[in-house]
Formats: sequence, C-alpha cells, structure tokens
Amino acid sequence: MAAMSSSDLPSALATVIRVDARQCEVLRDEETEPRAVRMRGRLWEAETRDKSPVAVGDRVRLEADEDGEAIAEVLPRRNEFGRRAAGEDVRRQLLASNVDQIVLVSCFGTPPFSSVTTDRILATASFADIPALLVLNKTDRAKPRKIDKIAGTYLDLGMPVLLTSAETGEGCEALAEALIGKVSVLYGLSGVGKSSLLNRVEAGLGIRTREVSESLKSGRHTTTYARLYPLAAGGAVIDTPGARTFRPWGIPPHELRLHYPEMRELGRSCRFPACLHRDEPDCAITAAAERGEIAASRLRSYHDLLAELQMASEN
Ligand SMILES: Nc1nc2c(ncn2[C@@H]2O[C@H](COP(=O)(O)OP(=O)(O)OP(=O)(O)O)[C@@H](O)[C@H]2O)c(=O)[nH]1
Ligand SMILES: [Mg+2]
Ligand SMILES: [Zn+2]
Repeated sequence: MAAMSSSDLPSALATVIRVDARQCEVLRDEETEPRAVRMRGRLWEAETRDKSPVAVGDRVRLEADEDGEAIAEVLPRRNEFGRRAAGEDVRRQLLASNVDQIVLVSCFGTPPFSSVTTDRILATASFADIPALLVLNKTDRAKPRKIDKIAGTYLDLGMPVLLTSAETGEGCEALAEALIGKVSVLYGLSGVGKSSLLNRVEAGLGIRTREVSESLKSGRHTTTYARLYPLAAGGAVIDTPGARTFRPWGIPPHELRLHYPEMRELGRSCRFPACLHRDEPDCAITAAAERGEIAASRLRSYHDLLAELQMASEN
C-alpha cells in the first residue's frame, strides 16, 4: 500500500472555542458538540511572537490520523486581540481572534472604576481595528452623578456606552441586543462582572461566578480560561479571564496618539507635527486639557501608557 500524504488525510474545518496548554476544544462546522483535539507540533515551530499559536475564535483545519484529530493549520485571521504576556515575557498573549466587537466591561464599586485600564483596552481595540462597546457595570454600586460623569467622558468621544447591573438587570436587555448576530469578546479586569452579565444575557450558559473578595483572597480568577459560547439568539460570545492589570502589546509609542480619538483632529494644531503631547511647547492637546476640553483622566492615561510603551520598545 502506498504511504498516505497529508493531503489524503480526512480533513475538516472548525472553530476553536477553548485553548489549553497542549489541547484545544473545537466546534466542527455542521456540529454542535465540542471535540477535544491536539495541536500539531509544527504549529509551535513557526511561532516566536505569540505564547500560543492558536487563539479562541480561530478558524482551523483539522486532520485525523491514528492518534485522533489534531489542528494542522490556523487559517488567516480577520483580526487579533491580544495583550502583552504576564511577567518578564515580552511575547503577545492572544485573547481572541476573528471578532466583530470587543465588549469592554468596567464597573463601579469593586474593583473601582479605572480609567487607566479602560483607556489601555480601548487603545488596544483601536490598534487592532476592532469596534469597541463600553459597558459600565454595577450601576447599583455608584451614585448617578459619578456614573454620568464617567459615561459622559466616553460618550463625548463618540463611543457607544451601556450602563448595566447584573444585580438588578438594568441594561441587560440592551446588552443582549448588542450581541445578537455578532462574535463578541468580553474583556475587563477580574471581578467586573463579565460572567455574571453573560449569565443574564442567556440563562442557559451557567458560567461560574464568584465574590470578588473570595477570588482576591485565593489570588485566583473565577474564569480561568477564555471560552466561546454560541448564543441561542445568533452570534457568539467569548468570556475571558480578567487580569489585574492590562499591558498592551505592539503599539508603536508614536502611534498611540492616533488611538485617542479626541487627539486626532486637534493634534494637527500642535507646533510640532510629531508632537507626543507631553511637554512640547505650543501643544494643542495640553492647552485643550488645561481649558477642560479634553478629560484630564484621558490625558493622564495617555501619558501613563506612552511611558510604558516607550520602555517596552527600548527592551
Ligand atoms: N453589586 C453588583 N455585583 C455584581 C454585578 N455584576 C457582578 N457582580 C458581582 O461581582 C462578582 C464578580 O463577578 P464575575 O461575573 O465573576 O466577574 P468576572 O468579570 O467574570 O471575573 P473573572 O472571571 O475573574 O474575570 C460576583 O460576586 C458578582 O455577583 C452588579 O452589577 N452589581
Ligand atoms: Mg468570569
Ligand atoms: Zn501636542
């Protein structure tokens, strides 16, 4: 009998719904039950930039052999959402691929609203060219004035903002509607209520959630891996484990200003075309912030992120 070449192997297309160290769960096209499959060793050989060659949301080609099914190839991605890996690792950690929108969840109460984190994730979404929807959760934990002020900062940028409470149900129908027919990745710090919101959107998902204080005590996140869930109403959501901090990956420092929408137009009036809006003379952005026309929190988060990206690019 002639040896089989790889093209003779039965192959099938699938979507990755979960990634583990050496194994993935996939949904084969035309199937509804997930399958566990291996990753071919050669996928790792070509990979130096990313921690893992496969991401949740990837379209992949499976091959079957005597040992079962394995991912043989990752098809070209429409987009990639990732962050810098934890610790000293300078590689990218992919959080999701091929998504229609990033649903960035921040909250009031615990953990407290962080404009630095929110703006870091928004800039990363913009850099990846993926539309973002900002969800401000736990509205039951803040005074209306505070909520209005923070929501206003982002509405002024032309961003879509949803106010929600997974506790009272406020805004959860609007969120469910925003998810229909799209592939969305929910992202935000640990404990902001991503999994709780998804359980509200579709009761059958039954994702595990936990008291923030409990997860802080144990030092572990409640959601420990990203997982894609198809929605009954059409579309799919990817629930992700929240981090304690978010470090962007790969944004060239001088490009950061392009991902702050309020700086794009106005920045043309700076004296220097390459102005980084830090301490350059005649900077239109600094002047606008002093007049209160640009939110102080936004300029702060920009400076903070710029400094970090410059450090990372020197390494
Ligand atoms: N008061 C209040 N508590 C909420 C709300 N949404 C979620 N919580 C609580 O916040 C805690 C954390 O919620 P999770 O849904 O597990 O948060 P998560 O974002 O999925 O966290 P990770 O999986 O660690 O990333 C739980 O105790 C929830 O009950 C809300 O709108 N209001
Ligand atoms: Mg969770
Ligand atoms: Zn400037």
